[in-house]
Order: sequence, then structure tokens, then C-alpha cells
Amino acid sequence: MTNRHMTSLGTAQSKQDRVWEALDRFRIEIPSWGFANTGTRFGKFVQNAAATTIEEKFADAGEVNRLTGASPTVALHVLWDLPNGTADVEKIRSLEKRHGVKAGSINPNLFQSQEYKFGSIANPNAEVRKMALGHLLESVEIGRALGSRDISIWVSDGSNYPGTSSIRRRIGWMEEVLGAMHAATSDDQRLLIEYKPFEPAFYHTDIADWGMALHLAQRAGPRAKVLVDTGHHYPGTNIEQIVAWLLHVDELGGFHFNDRKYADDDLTLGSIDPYQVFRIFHEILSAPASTTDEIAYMIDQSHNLKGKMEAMVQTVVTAQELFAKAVLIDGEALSALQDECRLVEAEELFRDSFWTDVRPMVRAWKEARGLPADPLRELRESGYVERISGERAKKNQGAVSSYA
Ligand code: RM4
Ligand code: MN
Ligand code: MN
Repeated sequence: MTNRHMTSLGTAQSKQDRVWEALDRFRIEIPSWGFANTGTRFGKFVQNAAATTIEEKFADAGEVNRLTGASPTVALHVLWDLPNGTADVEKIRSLEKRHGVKAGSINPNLFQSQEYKFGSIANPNAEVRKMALGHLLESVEIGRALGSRDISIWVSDGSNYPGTSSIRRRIGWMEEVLGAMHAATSDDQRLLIEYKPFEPAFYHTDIADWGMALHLAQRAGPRAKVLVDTGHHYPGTNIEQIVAWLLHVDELGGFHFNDRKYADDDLTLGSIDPYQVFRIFHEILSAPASTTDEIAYMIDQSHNLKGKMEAMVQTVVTAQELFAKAVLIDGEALSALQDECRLVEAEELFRDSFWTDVRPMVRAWKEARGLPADPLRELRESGYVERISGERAKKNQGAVSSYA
């Protein structure tokens, strides 16, 4: 990623150049589970077009990439997408070829087995921790076999009542497992550690915030970094400040992008607070390229009511637009104003980029690159959603379930 301090904002032409150059390099990974039926803890409303097999998920991901040109990789959840572990790698390889999208981050599942009732890598029982480590090591193998760089770990461990488990001893257990996992990674692999303060535990969560994730990453080794899921913060948290700190210590591995109003709502990116995404991109664009080159932009969303294909296209397009807006900030001029404490001018310069309508420039870029100028409209007109709805309806309607 180039440092935008090198360029200056001037004519309309230079704005366009900056936006085009930014869009040429901007990529965002889509999650396989974003196409699947999901619900709330009260129940699930199935969608006729939802994907229930890995073949269908790859087909949908390929279609989103065809429409946007910005999402060439798809994140995989091991248990849901590779239930037979490394034995499923061949199948994934042939799907990559068929649909023109590659396997992206590998997401181990440490939250669904009955054994994990009292925790996975922080479970007081050494046998359960061993089982969790075994799954993590298999995930490392899968990543290596698929040539995918990142393994993203989200640990749902925690406790529901004070005094029921030792918070401190559990830290040591996590350090041990993550250290062993890190030792198994190759030089070109990375281990991304995600944090989340709430859900499913109600009293304490073992990796609750970025400080805990940072410590575990640093303790695990140089190939471990922190993963910021934008929905995993308390309301009001200044996420861009966390991003700035992680960049400063060169420990920002990537993002799970989504939006939220209340909790971990997994809504489409920028649907509630697009200014926040802009502010996050600004922090990244104003940091030295050496700390931002490897950042993995990933989506972690689940669309309960909106069409999944439509929501995914909306997300990728929104990410492109907000990235383009952030690229417009003249970093040199902003720094000068900040240094002189010219507050209103600095703020206005910042806001001016946010309020710039970049859509005509983004549209022109798409046309120049042979991509659909209006991907949502193209999706509608292609008949793709009608076709998959017809093909998948019967299976999906049979999948109605309740969590009660
Ligand atoms: C968690 C977290 C993880 C995701 C699971 C399904 O809240 O965001 O990244 O894999 O949900
Ligand atoms: Mn996530
Ligand atoms: Mn989440």
C-alpha cells in the first residue's frame, strides 16, 4: 500500500487518479457463512436462496466477485465448510477453479462441540485443551495445503458467574495452546486473534478486548497478530483509536467488518455508521506502509432478513466507496493543520473528504475495468437470485428449525 502523504489533492483529475489507484489495490474477503441460513437465538427464518453446501457458497462468492471485482477470496469455517478436515482440501481446490475465487482465511471452530461447554483453549480440563489444539493444528494444515495465509481464531470461552473459574489460570492455558499452534505455522502463515467482550459468556470472556488479544499474540510469536471485528466492542468505543494503537505497535492483522447498533449485530458494513469505517480507513492510510501492507480486510456478517447476495454486494460496494473517500484526505495538509492546532480547518478538511460524493469516480473506475457500473442492478437483472432460489427452495424450506 502506498503512503498517500506522497500525493497532494488538487484538480478533479488527481482526485480521480487517487481513487482509481486505491480501488485497483483494495480487496475485501467475503465469508462463506454470510450466504448460509442464520437466525437469532430465538429462531431462524430460512431464505430460499441461502447456500447450504460448500458448492453453493463458492458459487455465490464467485458471483459477488464477478459483480464487484474486489472479493477474490472467501473465508472458510472449518467445521461448516471442511467437515472432514484436510480430506476436503481437494474439493475446495476444484471449487476454486470452477468459481474463480480462492480460499481465504481459515476459521477454526472452537465453540460448537459439547466438550467446549466450559471452554476450549481455556478449559480447566487438559484433555479438552488438547482436543482444541488438535483442531487448531489441523486448521494450520488446511491453511498450508490451500496456500491461504491467515488462520483467524475466535474463542468463545468464558464463564457465567463470578468465582466459578480462575480467570488468571485460564490466561496461562491459552498462552500454552496458542504458543504450540504458532510453533506449527510456516513462515508464510499468520495466526489472527479475535477478541469480543460479550456473548456467549455472560460474566467473563477469556479474550475480551484488544489488550488481551495483543498480549496473547505477542506471547504466541511474531506471526500472530490481532484481528479487529468492528462489532465486538461496547457501544461508544473509539475503534479507530484501537486501530491506531495496533498500527503503532505493528500488530494489526486484519478486520472482520460489519456494522451494529446494539451488540454483535453483524449488519451490513456502514449501514449504521459509515463515518466510523471512514475514520478507520483514515488511520490505516495515514500509517507507514510497512505496518499496513498485510492487513486483511474481511467481512463477517450474517443477514437474517435481507437477501444474502444483495447484502454482500452492498457491503463490498460500500467498502470500496468509504475507502475511496478516505483516500481523498490530503494527509500532508491535515498534518500541518493538526500541528498548528487549527482545529476547525483540520476538521473541515477531514469532513470534506467524507462528504465528497465518490460514486461517479467509482463508477467510472468500474467501467474502465470492465466491471458492472451498478453491481446491485446487474445482480437483479442477471436473474441469479431467482435461479438459485428455485434450485435451493425445497432444501431450505425443509431446514426450518427452532432453538427453543
Ligand atoms: C463470532 C466471531 C467469529 C465468527 C463467529 C461465527 O461472533 O465474530 O469471527 O467466526 O462469530
Ligand atoms: Mn468475527
Ligand atoms: Mn462476531
